[in-house]
Amino acid sequence: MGQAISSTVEDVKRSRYLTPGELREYQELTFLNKKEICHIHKVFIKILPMGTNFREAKLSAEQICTLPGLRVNPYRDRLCKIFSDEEGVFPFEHFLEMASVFSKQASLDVKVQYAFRIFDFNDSAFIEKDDIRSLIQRVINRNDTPVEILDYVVQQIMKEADLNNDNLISVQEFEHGISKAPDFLQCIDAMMTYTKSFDLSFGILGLSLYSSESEETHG
Ligand SMILES: [Ca+2]
Repeated sequence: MGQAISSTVEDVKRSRYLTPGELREYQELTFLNKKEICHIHKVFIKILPMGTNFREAKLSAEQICTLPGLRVNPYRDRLCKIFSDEEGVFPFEHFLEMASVFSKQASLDVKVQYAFRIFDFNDSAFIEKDDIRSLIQRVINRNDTPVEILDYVVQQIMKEADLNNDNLISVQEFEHGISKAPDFLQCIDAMMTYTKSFDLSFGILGLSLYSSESEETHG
C-alpha cells in the first residue's frame, strides 16, 4: 500500500518535472541556460490541467496567446504558425524553441531567419509588397493610413532591399537589407521588443522566477 502511494507520487513528479538528463539535452539543443529552461517549463506546465504529463501535452495557439506578452504582440498569429507543429499546436519542445530563438543569446543570424519567415505573411518564401504592407499596418496598428503614404513607404523599402528588381525580397536580400537599412532594423526591433515583453510576462504569471533547480528537476 505504502509502496503504491509512493510510486504514484513518483509518477506525478515524473509527469510534471524535467529530469536532469532532459535539462542537459535541452541546453544542448537551444540557446537557453538551465534557469531559463526551467522557467519556460514552469510556464508551460502552469497552463496544463493537473496530472497531465507535459511530455505528451500540446498547447493550442489560443492557449499560447493567453500569455500576457503575446496577447498584444502584433505577430502572434505568425509566431504560432511558425513555431507550432504540423498540427498547429505546441508540444513542449516547440514552446521552448520559440523562447530560444528570441532569447538574448540567440545569434542575429537565427533571429533574422525567423524574422523573414514571420514577415512572409503569405508563406511564399519571398517578401513581397503585400507582406511589407501587412508588416507596416501591424506595426502602426491602424487601417486608416492613406494608401499613397503606405505605397510610398513600401516603394522605399523595396528600393532599398530588392537588389535585382524582381519585386520580391529573397532571404538573402532580406539579410543584406537588415545590415544596411535602418527601417528593417526598426521592424526587427519592434518585434523583439514585443517578444521581450512576452519573456517578461512569464514573471507576471505569478511563477517564481529562477527558483532553486532542485525544485525543478527530479531523478
Ligand atoms: Ca511572401
